[in-house]
Amino acid sequence: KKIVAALAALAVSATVLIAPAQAQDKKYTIALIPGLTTDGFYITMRKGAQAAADALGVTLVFQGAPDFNPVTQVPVLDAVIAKKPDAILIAPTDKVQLVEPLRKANDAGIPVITVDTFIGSGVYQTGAGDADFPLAYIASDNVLGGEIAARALATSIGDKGKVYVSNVKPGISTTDQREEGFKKEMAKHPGITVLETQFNDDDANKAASQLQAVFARNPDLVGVFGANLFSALGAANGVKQAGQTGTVKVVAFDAPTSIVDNINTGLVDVAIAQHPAEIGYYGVVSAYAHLTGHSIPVTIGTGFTIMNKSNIADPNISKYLYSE
Ligand code: T6T
Repeated sequence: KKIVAALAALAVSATVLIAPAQAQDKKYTIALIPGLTTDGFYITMRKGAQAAADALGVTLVFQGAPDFNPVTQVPVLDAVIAKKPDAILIAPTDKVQLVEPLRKANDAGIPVITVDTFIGSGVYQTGAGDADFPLAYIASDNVLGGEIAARALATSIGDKGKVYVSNVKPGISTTDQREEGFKKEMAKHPGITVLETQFNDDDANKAASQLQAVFARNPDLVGVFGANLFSALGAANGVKQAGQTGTVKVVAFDAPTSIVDNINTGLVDVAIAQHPAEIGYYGVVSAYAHLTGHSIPVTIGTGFTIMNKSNIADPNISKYLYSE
């Protein structure tokens, strides 16, 4: 009898042990929708996401549009929703325009996590507002990033003179917040005048011609903050084309590999690298944690690495350059 009872107990505990193991054997598919596919920032984010997916045995689908635009991102999102992935990680290209398209995913029972950018106010799971349904927001602290940029530029220009922000377009949470942080910090520098922001639609060529136009109107221009990768590369090229390398100081957000040359030649004083691989990694880990019954933090903040001429050769710094 004792043996029978022991065997029965063993069978029960074996079932208990096996059941969760089987549940975890489910192969999850997580979709990552970037702001655009041809941007080193999102290419690097994908690598981090893939590293987490490999570690967890998750299938990662990376699908996006070729430009940073809600008009092209929403059809990609619709196509992803139709394939019913287990979770969606997305960098929404507009705070407002992506709310309703993402609600469709949420209504279809697909958990949504936003990476890099947010919708609504970016404060989720509060029961307030109509865009609080994403489970989490994983990103750099972009207001802080703008403040860091302003301090760096203020130092470069000796705390006086005219500067402006080269930005993408209003409505993008990240770049809006960088400009906000930049202006907030510059308000503490009475010797600095911040001219009107120039919006380039994520087009580096446009950012370059805008730099030259601003310089033509303001020959006493001393600095520019490029609020994302294309704004910064474009503004820097504009400075070069205007023959003002080293005279008009450039502080760049983001760190494509080409920033190294720009730093070494003195065209760019400081680059603020985000950690997109970390954003992708924690995006996948968070989605997986949620799918396997764990609660997840509603916000995860990732860091920055500040690059300049004195540290860019250090492998502990240059490892944060983005992939191509
Ligand atoms: O700066 C990043 C990203 O954080 C932003 O939301 C959009 O532009 C980039 O992808 C750089 O091009």
